[in-house]
Amino acid sequence: LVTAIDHVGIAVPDLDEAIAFQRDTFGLEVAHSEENAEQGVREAMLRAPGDTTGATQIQLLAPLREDSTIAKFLDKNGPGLQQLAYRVTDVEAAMEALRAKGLRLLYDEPRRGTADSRINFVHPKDAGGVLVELVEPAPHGH
Ligand code: V0V
Repeated sequence: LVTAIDHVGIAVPDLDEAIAFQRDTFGLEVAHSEENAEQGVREAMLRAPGDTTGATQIQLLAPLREDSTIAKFLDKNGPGLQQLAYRVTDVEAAMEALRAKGLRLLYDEPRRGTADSRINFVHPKDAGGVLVELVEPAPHGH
């Protein structure tokens, strides 16, 4: 079902501060960043310098609004690991396979994720307490 560990997401209160911390402490660089109004996030994808292998990235997620899922997460838990994202080739097929196993998907249809990927989430209560994202990358990458 899963072809790669796409990214691990960390909830942060301030995106620019978190980018600077990851850069100055661990030497990670920003591969991509954007605002996603539907998901209520400002986000950045980080990778090791010069990595072009498609290795697992770190996604920093900062809230755009007080009523966003990331704002709620930060209020409840503080900053920290928020999600684990699995890459799939066909998000609808993955959704169907997981629904058939009795897992709850958060959305009936895939929504738009980073860099025009198509995404959905498995409810954390059905995945060992981990918010699992399914990511089908955009066909030609970004
Ligand atoms: C909540 N819970 C979690 C969790 N969030 N457990 C593990 N990891 C998380 N991130 C637990 C929480 O401790 C509660 O357990 C229970 O689930 C209900 O939590 P809640 O605080 O009442 O929160 P809800 O139910 O209002 O919201 C939780 C869900 C929400 C997962 C439904 O966060 C959501 O819709 N997430 C998907 C969208 C998202 O995360 N977007 C931001 C990233 P107890 O206390 O009852 O035991 S956007 C993104 O990733 C993009 C754009 C991308 O990758 O491309």
